[in-house]
Amino acid sequence: MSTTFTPSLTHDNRIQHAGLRQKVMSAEAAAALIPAGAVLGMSGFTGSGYPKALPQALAQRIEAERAAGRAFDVGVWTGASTAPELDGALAPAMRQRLPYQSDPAVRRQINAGAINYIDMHLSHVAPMAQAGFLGRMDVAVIEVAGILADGRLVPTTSLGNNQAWLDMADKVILEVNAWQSVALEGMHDVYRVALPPAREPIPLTAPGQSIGTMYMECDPDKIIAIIETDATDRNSPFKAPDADSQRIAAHIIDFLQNEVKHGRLPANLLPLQSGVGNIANAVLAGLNESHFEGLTAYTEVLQDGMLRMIESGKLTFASATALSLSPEATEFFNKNIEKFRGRVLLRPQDVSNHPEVIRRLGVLAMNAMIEADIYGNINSTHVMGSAMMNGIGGSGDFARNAYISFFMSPSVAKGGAISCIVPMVSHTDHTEHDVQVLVTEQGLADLRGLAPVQRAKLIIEKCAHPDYRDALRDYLKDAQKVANGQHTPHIMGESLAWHRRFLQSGSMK
Ligand code: 0RQ
Repeated sequence: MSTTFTPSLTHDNRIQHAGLRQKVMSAEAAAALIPAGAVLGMSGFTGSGYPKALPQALAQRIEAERAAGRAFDVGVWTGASTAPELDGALAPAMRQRLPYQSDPAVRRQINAGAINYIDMHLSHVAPMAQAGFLGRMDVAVIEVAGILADGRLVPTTSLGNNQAWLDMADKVILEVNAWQSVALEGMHDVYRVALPPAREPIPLTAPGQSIGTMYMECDPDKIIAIIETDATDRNSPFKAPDADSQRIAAHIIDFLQNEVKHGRLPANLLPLQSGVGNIANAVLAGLNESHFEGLTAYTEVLQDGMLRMIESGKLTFASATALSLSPEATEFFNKNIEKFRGRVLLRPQDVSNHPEVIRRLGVLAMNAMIEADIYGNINSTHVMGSAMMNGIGGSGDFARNAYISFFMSPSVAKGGAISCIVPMVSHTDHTEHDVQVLVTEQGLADLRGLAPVQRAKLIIEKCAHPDYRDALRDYLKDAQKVANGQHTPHIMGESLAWHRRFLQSGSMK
């Protein structure tokens, strides 16, 4: 991509299409156009690029309709999680939600059985929706940085499923957000993956390659309203890396250095993927201090740690589907955006997370987990087997297709009352087959080429917290006796006793 690209959008002229300028209205007027029961396809991926005015106006309208005795709920499909102005505002009104969320109000409603939450691999969402597997979409509500004279749309800080929603929705409402930098123009690569039998190979062979267009497209006749906003994205700040996450980062860096030494990875590694959350961010902070140079990223969220790596020159290019930056990093990015041009590209999530591309590039996938079991199965989503945390997000897209798939977590949670290494996971998101390396602050277990009992011994010795190690050793020994030499020894009836003990007494000990 050229580094001398001049955007067509200007801060004071964001709606350049004459016909569409006539459709500007208030958020309240636009909300009045949404029918009860509608399925809404919204932009937004982490706290970035989500509509900020329409969801709040709609929430107020729904409250008034319900107060007047009229039933009104909505289905909400997004790219991934959003922020309080969308998920928080609409939580009481949601009938259905997909795919990934992290809002406390939505989480409460999901776990109270009030929202039908559909947890899907992020790469599956657009193709499954477009194939008609999920039903019809009534209205797409998409935030944009501006509209060009010919109607093309300039995306904002996330691309997510936006183009798919614009293509499939019957009607479209746009939010033109004056807070979003006009300099974002040119930092996107919109590429449509066709449905079978017309699907073709995605011609992407390097993280920095552009294969599509810089703009989203939409038939202007479908656009029923345009709302002007001026509101910040709202991602949460990250916790400063603590001692445990620094140790996790150090174990991963040691491992990577050893792989380079033995010729199993090139000196500048392979494209990195890093998941959501504090631990993933801390690992990137560690990599920024490491000796590696000329790194690249093929990931879905670009968090603060990665931005710092681009700034320091460690990371030469990052492909993602969303910026997922703290308020401070957002301000820094917006002030210094030209520095990042040509080094950051945002893609639709069915491209950023596409198995074909992840496998071709040989991505090193690093994702956080809730718990792992002694055989290497991973629970990323459910606390004590039942309560939804956030969702699988893109972790499965990357873990299954990575060159090396890492999962990481502190060895204990809740002040030591929970062991994150357990005899059997209480919910499975990633099977033992998709996990090559398991890391806690205690150490790193390289599971490649090991059979189940070998894996279990290594995970217990390297990753479990010392407070739980003996109990895990005992479990494995007893299981081997009970299962009489069978392949993956377990004691049915005891394998989930640790979780039962926590639910009964507040501790796994
Ligand atoms: O609880 O919030 O009450 O303090 O889980 O744990 O250690 O702060 O870890 O922020 O990295 O999040 C798996 C949730 C980890 C995240 C998960 C409790 C712990 C704390 C958070 P509090 P940490 P992180 C691509 C990748 C799935 C999606 C994904 C996630 C809270 O990484 O959502 O990977 N991943 N996407 O106390 C009970 C345990 C626990 C536990 C931790 N064993 N039992 N509670 N906690 N372990 C990007 C996208 O998809 C967008």
